[in-house]
Amino acid sequence: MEQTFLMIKPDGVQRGLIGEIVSRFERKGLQLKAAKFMVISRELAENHYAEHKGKDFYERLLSFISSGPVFAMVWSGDNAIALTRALIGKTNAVDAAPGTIRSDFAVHTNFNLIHGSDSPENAKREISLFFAPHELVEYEHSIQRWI
Ligand code: RTP
Ligand code: MG
Repeated sequence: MEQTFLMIKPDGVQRGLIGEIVSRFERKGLQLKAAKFMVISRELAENHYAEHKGKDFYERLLSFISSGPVFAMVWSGDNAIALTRALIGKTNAVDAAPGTIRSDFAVHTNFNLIHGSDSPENAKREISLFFAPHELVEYEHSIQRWI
C-alpha cells in the first residue's frame, strides 16, 4: 500500500468543493488515513513548497496557500500517488483531461483546487510536515478486497 498527501487548497474550500473532491477519492476505492482542516503558516507553506523556491510564481503561491483554510489529508492504496495525480489532472486546467478535478472545476493554474504528492519521497516528506504519526488511523477497509 502506498500513501499520499492531498490538500484541498483555499479556493477549493471557499468554493464548497471539499465534499465533491473527497467523494471522488472515496469512490475510487482509496482509504482515508487522516484529515485536518487548518490554516497553513508561512513557515509550513515554505517547507511544503520548498522545491519551488526562487521560481517566479513562488511568492504568489505561498501567499495563496496560506490565505485561508485548507483541507489536508492522507490517503492510502495501491499506486495511490499516480492514481490521485490522474484524478486531479494536469497543473494547468487548460491541459487537464476532461473528468479530472482540475478540468471539471478549475480555470487557472493559480487556483487549481488541490495539491497531490508527486513521488514517494515527497509524499513521505509532506505527510510528516502536516501530520504526527499517531494521527494516521489504522483500520480495516472492507472494500479493499474488491479493488
Ligand atoms: P501541486 O504541487 O499544487 O499539487 O501542483 P502540481 O504538482 O500540479 O504543480 P507544481 O509544478 O508542483 O506547482 C505547484 C503549484 O504552483 C502553481 N504554479 N504556477 N507557471 C506558473 O504560474 C505556475 N506553475 C505552477 C500552481 O498553483 C501549482 O499547483
Ligand atoms: Mg507539485
